Amino acid sequence: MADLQIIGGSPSNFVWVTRILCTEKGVPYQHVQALPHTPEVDAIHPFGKIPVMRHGDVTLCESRAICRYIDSVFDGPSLMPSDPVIAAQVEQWISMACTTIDPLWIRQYYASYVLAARAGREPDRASIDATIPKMAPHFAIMDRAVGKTGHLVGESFTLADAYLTPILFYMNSVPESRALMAQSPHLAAYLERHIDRPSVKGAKPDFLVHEMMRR
Ligand SMILES: N[C@@H](CCC(=O)N[C@@H](CS)C(=O)NCC(=O)O)C(=O)O
Repeated sequence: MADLQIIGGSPSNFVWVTRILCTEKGVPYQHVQALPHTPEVDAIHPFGKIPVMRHGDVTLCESRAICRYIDSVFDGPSLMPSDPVIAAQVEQWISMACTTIDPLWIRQYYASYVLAARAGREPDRASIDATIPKMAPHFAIMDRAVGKTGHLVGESFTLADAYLTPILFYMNSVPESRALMAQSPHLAAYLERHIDRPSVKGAKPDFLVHEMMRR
């Protein structure tokens, strides 16, 4: 059994990022399915969020810290460029994905579908209708960002793309954001290309939480 454990449910876009990195580097790991705020997660993350990681005596939380550790400790290709300027540009996009895009697109918008499905009701239309006009300019910005090379930074797949691709996968799964994707040709092409990358595809959740709960 691999002694690196990535702990957290596969639907989490942040768990997905850490698994993409392991595969890209060729690092074997055991994936432990766990929900936020469960004992194995709470034992490592003070706020009970996923992913968390165990490697021997080392425990870590927060996807970026986990990726940094895995990238430093294990051999294999890195998703962080060695050039300091380019690496900083990758960090810029990771930061924007975590602090601007994920909170609005996933935590606010996509979560309304998940919460509604969990409660067995229709999504809160007023909340969705209020969120979409805030997301539309983000989509235009992200469409331009990937338009030049098909990547967020430079000409190759970096950790910034590993953060964005899972978020876009969810955006393509619900109607209003799917419409925004359809109006964002570069972003749509970006998703279509990167979702089939073996490291991305290999950790893709095999069900959509908002659909499964409705069954
Ligand atoms: N900044 C964290 C975010 C992790 C996060 O928000 N994970 C979600 C699942 S995708 C979670 O655990 N949510 C439960 C909560 O916020 O209480 C990271 O990069 O790992």
